[in-house]
Amino acid sequence: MALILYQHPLSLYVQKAKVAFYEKQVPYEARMLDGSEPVAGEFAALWPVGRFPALTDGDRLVFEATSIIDYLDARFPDTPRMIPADPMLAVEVRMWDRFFDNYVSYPQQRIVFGALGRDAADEARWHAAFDTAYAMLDRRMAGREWVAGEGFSLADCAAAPALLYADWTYAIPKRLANLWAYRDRLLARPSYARALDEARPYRHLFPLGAPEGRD
Ligand SMILES: N[C@@H](CCC(=O)N[C@@H](CS)C(=O)NCC(=O)O)C(=O)O
Repeated sequence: MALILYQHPLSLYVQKAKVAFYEKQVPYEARMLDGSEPVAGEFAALWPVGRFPALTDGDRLVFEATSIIDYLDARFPDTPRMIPADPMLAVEVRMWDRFFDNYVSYPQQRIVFGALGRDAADEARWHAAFDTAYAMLDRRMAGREWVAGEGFSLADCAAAPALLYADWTYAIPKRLANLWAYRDRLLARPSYARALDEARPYRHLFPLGAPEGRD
């Protein structure tokens, strides 16, 4: 039975989950969430919270991008692990995964929601959060290829779309060379390049306007 991924290609968290599918070469069937029926109704019944991505595997529902990636590691143990088996390394990977979701993607989403009138616009607060995160990441990435441990992991799955959209939302300063090199490496990674290509036809829908030449 196929794994079914409820998704929209432009979604940051969908892209995060897709990176793991492509790293592992696990096939899935995509159900497009563009407001049209019957998928919209099917998804609302399945997962009333309504955030995506969400995955079904037969009768099992898996929500949250991190949990989907965790699930793929458990369900397909012979594919490259996104969360290392070593528990101490796994702590580091999960910690940096939380960093990207909470301190990069969260401010990014607040600014987009502010622009859409869904949240109070509080740009100064979120720009300050970006400044802190960017400076920390630039220091972290000095001499590193990937953000946690030696290999590509869950944390890098989170980082790729987080840094794509963060820069579109609040430009990463050019002087942060380690962070820029990391973003470039993530965007060139074949798994993320594929997710990014799948989103290109929808870029005009990005609420803040997709800048030219920053991908
Ligand atoms: N914590 C969730 C966040 C998912 C999320 O916020 N997805 C956005 C798309 S990137 C969404 O569902 N937006 C639709 C909405 O807010 O109604 C995860 O990690 O998967």
